[in-house]
Amino acid sequence: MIVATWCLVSPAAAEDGYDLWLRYSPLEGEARTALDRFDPVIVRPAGAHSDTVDIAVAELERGLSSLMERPLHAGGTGAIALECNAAVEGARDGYDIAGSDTGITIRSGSDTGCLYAAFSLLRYLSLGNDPHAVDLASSPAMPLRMLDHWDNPDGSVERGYAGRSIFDWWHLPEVLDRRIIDYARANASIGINGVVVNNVNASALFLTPRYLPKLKRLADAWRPYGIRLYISARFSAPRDIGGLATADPLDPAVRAWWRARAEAIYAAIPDFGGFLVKANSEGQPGPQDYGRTHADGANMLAAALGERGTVIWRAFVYSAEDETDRAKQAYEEFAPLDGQFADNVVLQVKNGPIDFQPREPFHPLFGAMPNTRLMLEAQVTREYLGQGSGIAYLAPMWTEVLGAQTGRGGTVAQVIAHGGMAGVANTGSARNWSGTDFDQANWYALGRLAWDPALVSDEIAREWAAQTFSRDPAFPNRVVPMMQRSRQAVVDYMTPLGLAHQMATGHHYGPGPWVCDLARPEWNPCYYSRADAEGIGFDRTASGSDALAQYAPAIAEGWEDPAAMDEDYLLWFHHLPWDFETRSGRPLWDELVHRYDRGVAEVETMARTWRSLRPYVDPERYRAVAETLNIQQREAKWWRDASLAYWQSINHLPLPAGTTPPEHDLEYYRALAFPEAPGQ
Ligand code: BDP
Repeated sequence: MIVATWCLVSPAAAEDGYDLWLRYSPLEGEARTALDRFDPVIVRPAGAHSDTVDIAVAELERGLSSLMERPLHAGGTGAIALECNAAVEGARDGYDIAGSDTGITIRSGSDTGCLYAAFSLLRYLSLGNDPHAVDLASSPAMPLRMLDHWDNPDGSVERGYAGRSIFDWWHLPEVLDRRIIDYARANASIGINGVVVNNVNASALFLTPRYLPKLKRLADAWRPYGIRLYISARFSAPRDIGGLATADPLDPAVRAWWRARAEAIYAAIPDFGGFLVKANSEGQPGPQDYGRTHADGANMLAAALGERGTVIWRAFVYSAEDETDRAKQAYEEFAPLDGQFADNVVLQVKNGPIDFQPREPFHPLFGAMPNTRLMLEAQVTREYLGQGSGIAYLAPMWTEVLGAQTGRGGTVAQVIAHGGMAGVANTGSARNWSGTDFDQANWYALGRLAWDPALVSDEIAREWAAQTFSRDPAFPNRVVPMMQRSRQAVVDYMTPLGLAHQMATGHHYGPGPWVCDLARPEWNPCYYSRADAEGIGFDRTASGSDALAQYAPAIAEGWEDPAAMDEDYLLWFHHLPWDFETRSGRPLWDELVHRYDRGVAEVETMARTWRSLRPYVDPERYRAVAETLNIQQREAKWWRDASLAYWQSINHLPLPAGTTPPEHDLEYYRALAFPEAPGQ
């Protein structure tokens, strides 16, 4: 018996990460005493019954009893009363939670808001706070808070590094894995309210009658959790599966086909969220195939959905024929269409103008479409930041973008207030959902920031770490700074000083700065680095591609002068001689080497920090994280060595004194191949 109790409370108990941040490990010390004395009992809203309220109550019971290691009892004195049709400030799904000497009142304008509040209260208590003193008021900052799955019907996941898809399409609708419910719980706990279940490189299968019962089963399971189901729609579906000769958005038969599909979907799923569309990008079909614009295509689908749903149209486009700087293409195609999209169309814009790189300046479209609803797309799965090994906590990257001043219409967060934020999901069949334990933090942070983009990344990390691992202050105190620096470490060892897209071809795993022979210029890392004997970097000023002019003048000005600007974007905007003097006083080449070394050193520090945290972490997860940090140490060194070997082959400069030379010669790195890398 003693052993069993010890197992429950000890940090050494077996853990596999499945419970995510919803572990509710037993409180100790004063916090435990306070909750025990409070003696919670849940008071359901009068008369009302809904599945959502039932779930909110069940979650409170589950969480509280776990925190106290005992079931709640009917005679409890600390009433937690729910009122789910109250008038609260802000959005309907917002809530307030007020504690007093006698209990806690949860008020929201909706049942879903009560569920969000239940999770919010549990988070508050999990962090060891006093139940009587609770005073939380919160409201979602944007209507669409979403995860986009790049999952395919065969169970593979594009850019997925956490196993197979969580969706078992083959056995749906009869089989609904428990994971589907636990996924919804996790999402509801962070305010996610929409899920796109399939890849943007979409299969038309999802629009066939055969798939409708499968989609319905998921939508029914998620509805009580406040989650609406969306699908990625293949634009050519009327041809692919509809028997029509065209998918021209202005063709009456095509319009009728989409209307009929929408009717069938809504008959089965009355709250179907809508369509996500990748059109005329990377070979996907789209309206331009018929000489029509993105607005023609999006508005046609919007008309089919009507007020019932939303078309989320992606702005991620670039085409082989276009000779302009790839960073300029989305703006050039979309900015002229501002004001032409239907009200139920949202344009989904990646954080930066190229493609989910470790660091990019914010996308200029955020400052260019005042009459269009915009949404931010972030990549939670780490396609370009380590592919599912090591630690890269991405909230600092996202807050960097959300907080960026566009110069027109406020910050990016303000610009997307009527749209939303979506993350490309990092979940899979891995027992811990996301492959590494720390990747859970990125899922968590995406939801928290979509709910409230004003949250700061280290606070999010702190609450995540305390709930997921240990609330002993020594743990978050050390792990949070490590998480906070982890993304910069990746920037430093992969693409320092504003470099981008130096990843190998296809899988984007590992370095490939030498690649220069692919059919399309913008597939080649050399296209982005522009490195030659004289210098390195992409001139995006007026003397080069002038991508800078796509930003508001006040913003562009800040990036114009390489001697005065934020050097994190230096080579993004400028082509500079190798001996250009950087702010540190070091010549550019030396500064570059310095930053690669800094990245490698930071990963070593991370591994050391983690070793020091062993006493606070269960052995399973301790070991798993230590192992993945071993991989990251190897990869950081590889990135640094391969990149330096390549730059040296171009600039013929010696390494600064005292620098460790690359372990192997360039040919060694060029010859490495990974045809079996996951996620392709
Ligand atoms: C790229 C990915 C590719 C995606 C594409 C997209 O490599 O797999 O299909 O983004 O966002 O970065 O559509």
